[in-house]
Order: sequence, then structure tokens, then C-alpha cells
Amino acid sequence: MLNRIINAESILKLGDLIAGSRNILITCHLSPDGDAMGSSLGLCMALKNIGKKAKVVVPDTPPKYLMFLPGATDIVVYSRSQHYVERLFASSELVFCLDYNEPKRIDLVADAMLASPAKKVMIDHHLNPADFPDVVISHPEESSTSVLVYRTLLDLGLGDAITADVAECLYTGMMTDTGNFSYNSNDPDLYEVIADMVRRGINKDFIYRKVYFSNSYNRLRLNGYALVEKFEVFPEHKAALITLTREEMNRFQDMLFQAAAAMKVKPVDIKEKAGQMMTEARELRQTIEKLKAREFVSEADQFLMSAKQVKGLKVFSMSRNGVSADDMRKMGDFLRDKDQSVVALMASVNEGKITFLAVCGKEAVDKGVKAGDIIKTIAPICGGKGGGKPDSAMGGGSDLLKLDDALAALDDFVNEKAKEQ
Ligand SMILES: [Mn+2]
Repeated sequence: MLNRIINAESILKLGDLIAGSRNILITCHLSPDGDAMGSSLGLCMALKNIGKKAKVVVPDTPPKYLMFLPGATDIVVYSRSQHYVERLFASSELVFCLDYNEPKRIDLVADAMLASPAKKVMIDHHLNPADFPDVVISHPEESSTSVLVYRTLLDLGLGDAITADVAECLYTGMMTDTGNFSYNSNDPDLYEVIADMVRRGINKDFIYRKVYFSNSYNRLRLNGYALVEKFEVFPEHKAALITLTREEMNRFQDMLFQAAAAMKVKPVDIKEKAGQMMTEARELRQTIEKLKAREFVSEADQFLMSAKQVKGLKVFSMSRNGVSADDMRKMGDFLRDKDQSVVALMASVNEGKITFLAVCGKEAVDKGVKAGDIIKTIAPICGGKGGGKPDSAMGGGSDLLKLDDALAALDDFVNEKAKEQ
């Protein structure tokens, strides 16, 4: 039989709190380890087994090697679901603080936890417990919080709620906080607890393999590299040292980890981050398009204002460097739609080649001034050719020295072709 170590008054008070609560939250510390995760998940499942609604909240993403624990995928991670966690705290009646002794150990979750109207219960084995909780079960002489949770459940008369899944979680915490029972592990009670857990159906060899023999390919390679290349021994100080730079650590991460590092997020958050980045990029592109369009319109207005009046038509020509044919066409269409009397000749120079675009508004075409004819006349001045429809035509050329002459020839062309009506 186990010795009872938890004071009876605490157990009585805790029993009443559990009986009077339906929604229960369980919290554990930042960067949760085997004991934090094991004690939290074990207690959570035991409470569910007696008909409570219980959830585990952790400040940040738990490590991958502990995700085999029953219930691990139901854990709510504050850094990913801030508002949800805040709502959970607001609507809970009882909050457990497991494996930590003061609020700052749960980092950003502390504010929501302390603000919660719920009663608080601390079960922990660290020194100097804070005094905010309504019930404090603090036993620094115990090797793990998980074994304390096991004792608490038994003392509460909830032994039946310790199913094999619950025991698996609690055993994991007991094992990891003692280095597989290699330190802090001379209490004979520990082995009675283990015997009981094995009877309840845990497979302790399986748990050992999951925790200590689960390595990623890259983690093993990093270990090998650290031992072979970076292991320094200082015999005079009876000391050895391994140092790894971030670059070296990243070298053995797979592509996903490298991508996550580049995005400054954890690998598990990479999908969400990528989605955000895509949305951001799309919004930026839309903004750029809008700004471009606005600049376009004001430029087009300036052209129209500076156009010469030739036989009742608004005639102008211009040249630019590096404007794409597509953008020229857009500008041409815009001008033609804006003013039916427009006759415009545009040239863009790209890598020594000239692209011409001529557009003529409906009025100009009716007067016999056709874009196709403009290009057929103008492009050859620059040693090129081209053609097209009466309202829009394109051409090319290569003699840059003649470009000014070519553009200037537009006025004469219009003068000659336009019929007065
Ligand atoms: Mn612990």
C-alpha cells in the first residue's frame, strides 16, 4: 500500500471543487516536457472518465516525440488559438496548474489564467509554490508531478478513472522526470505505482521506445556530427564541451525545417504562415496594379491636354523606355475610349528595339486617319514595318537615331490624310 502524503484537507477541498465544476481546464508550463504533458493529459482523461468536460492548454507547440501520448492531438496551443483559449478560461469553473510553481512559467497564458473566474488548483513538485491557487498540492520531495497526480486521483477515490490511457500518460511523466528511473528514484512507492500501472494495462517498454528511441534521421546525423566533429575534451579541467552554431543545427534539418527557419516560424505553423504570405503578396499586387492604373490615367490625361489640334483631331506622340507591349496597348485602349478625336503614336524602346503603337478614335477613323496606315508610314522611317486595324495597330523598328523624326512625322501624316468635314 502507498503511504498517503497529501494532506486530507486539500483532498477534501479539491473533491468538492471537482464535484461542483463541469468545465475544467488544465495548464502546464512553456516548452512542455514529458512530465508536464503526461500529468496534464493523464488528469484530463481521468476527469473525462468521470463525466467532466476537460481540456489541456499549453503556451506553445509541444515537442513531436510526445505526440504519441493519448489525447495529445486534442491539446489547445495558445500561440495558435489565442482567442479560443481566452474564451475557454472565461467559461471554465476550475483550472489546474500542473508542473509549475508560478504564473510566469506559462508565459503569455498567465494573464488569461489569472483573470479567469475559475477556482485554481496547483499540483507541482517545484520549490516555492506561488500562493494564488485555492488549493496547493506542492511536494518538492516527489520526483514528478505525474506521480502526484496519480496519488491525488487515488486519494480522491477516483482510482477507477485511471484507465490504461491515463496510466500511460502518468507513467511517461514519471519516467522522463527521473531519466528512466536513473535519478530521484529511490522512493519504493514509485515501484508500487509502476506495478499498479502495468496491471492497469500500460506497456512500459513501448513507452520507453517511443520516448528514447524515436529519432528523426536528421537528429541522428546531427548527433553523429556533434560527437565526431565538435566534441572537445579538456582533461586538465575534467570537462568536455560540444558547441553547435545555429547554422550547423540548420544544416541537418530537412527542407521543411529550413523553410520554417527562413519564415521565422515553427515547422508546424509553416502552412498557416505560407497562407498569410500568399494573401499578403496578392494584396500587395492588387495595390500595385491600382497605383499603376491611377498613374496611367493621370499620364493619359496629361497627354490629351498637351495634344496638338490638327484638323479638329487631338494628335500627340511620345516615347518611353522599357514599357511592355501589353502596357502600351492598355494605355492606347484607354486613350481611344476616353476621347474619340484622339490620334496617338507611342513608341517604347526595349534593348535597342522600337515597338510602335498607334491608336485612332472613332472620329479620327471617320475622317480617314487610320492607325494601320500610320504604322505603315512611320515604322519604315526607323527601318521597320507593321500594321493593323484602323483603330489600333502595332509595328517595330530598329533605327533609334530616326525615332524623333518618325514621331514628328505624325503631324504631317494627319494633316495630309484627315478630311475636313
Ligand atoms: Mn516535472
